[in-house]
Amino acid sequence: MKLDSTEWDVRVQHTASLQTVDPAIFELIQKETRRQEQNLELIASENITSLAIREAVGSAMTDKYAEGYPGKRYYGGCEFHDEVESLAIERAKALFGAEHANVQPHSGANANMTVYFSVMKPGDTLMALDLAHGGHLTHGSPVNFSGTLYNVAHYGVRQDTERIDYDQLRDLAKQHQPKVIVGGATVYPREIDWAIMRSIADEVGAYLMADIAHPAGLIAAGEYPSPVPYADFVTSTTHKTLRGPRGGMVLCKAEHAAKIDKTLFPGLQGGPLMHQIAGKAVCYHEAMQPSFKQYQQQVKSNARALANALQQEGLRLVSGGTDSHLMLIDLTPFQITGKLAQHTLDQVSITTNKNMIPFDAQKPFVTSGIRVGTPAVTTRGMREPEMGIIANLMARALKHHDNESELAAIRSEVHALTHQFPIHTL
Ligand code: DSN
Repeated sequence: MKLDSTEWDVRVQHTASLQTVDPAIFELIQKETRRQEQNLELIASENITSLAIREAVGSAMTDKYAEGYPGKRYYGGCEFHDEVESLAIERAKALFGAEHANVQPHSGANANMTVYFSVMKPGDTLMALDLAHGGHLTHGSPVNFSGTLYNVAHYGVRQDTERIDYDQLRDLAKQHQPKVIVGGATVYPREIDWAIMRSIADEVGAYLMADIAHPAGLIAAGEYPSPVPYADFVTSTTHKTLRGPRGGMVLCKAEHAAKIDKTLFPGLQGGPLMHQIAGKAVCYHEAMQPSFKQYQQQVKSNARALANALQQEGLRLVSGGTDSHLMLIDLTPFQITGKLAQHTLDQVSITTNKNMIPFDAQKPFVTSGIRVGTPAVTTRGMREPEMGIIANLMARALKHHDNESELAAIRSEVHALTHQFPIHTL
């Protein structure tokens, strides 16, 4: 008897679970899951995906080659992949108000590379925020392709305000005549003035690229200024405040669409990771729900509460606070380096990352700062009162970094707190 496709039972049959097939990896995943449940995750670029996104990412979509774009693939059997990717594209465009979206970049670095390769030749000038002042490796660091292929001019923050020095940016732009000016950062707690950046780019005839990897979720929810009306290109990851699966994307004006698509594939990448693209589609859908706006408002509100509480504990914050989901703590009042602070906080199950502060006297692997953010703790349900508790736990740990018994007591308090906010309650 001939079966119609609707008669196939396509429910996943777990005949051999991971635990049976590969107990070593199963056990490590169990340990990582327990670590995430127990620890306070304060790394500003991390978040917790929904079970719906994990279902999409762990689905049959992982098994297919789909080189090309919807309706123009190099392989057969892509009809459902076309629909998934088209939905992801349309949702990304609607979410950010963009004219064109490419959802295939495997990462934010690939997204940035796509824009650079689309409009620059090796030797052209790129202008971006200095890594030591909050920029990113792909914003022209000498140890990255962006710093070796291009002539780089970096702008920075003012020493007195620790905010972007737009006057310096304009002067440097006039002097260096960049092809591309990049706005955006990995550790800049304040809002970016996209209108000023656009006007500077126009003055020198440069393209403006906005890297919104960090505030993408806030922007989608209208809680941070959007560069989409101003920038020629907007790049992002999908897994930070946006709370999607790990990956990247490029948004751009329609006039650049064909160039961006061609540069990414076949220029830079091969087969797209269709399971990740399915997860991105779910992420964009989730980001359109009213609850996502409430979540982003709470992320900001928690960040303000954490910033105030940390300052009350005697710590200094770069620029004096935050307008976003993250803050940069200057540890010099506590006479402890970022490296030792990160290690100490790890011992009490608080996860952070050491970070240079602007004009840092320490080397990049030591640093005088740590960066913290509220996206993950907000996802697990913590609110302003918990931010006060976290600031107190952090300050106590940093003050007693050489006191084993005090650190053990703080670790127990952290676990008692996280126990009240389970990550996934099935
Ligand atoms: N690793 C990212 C972050 O933590 O901000 C940047 O790529």
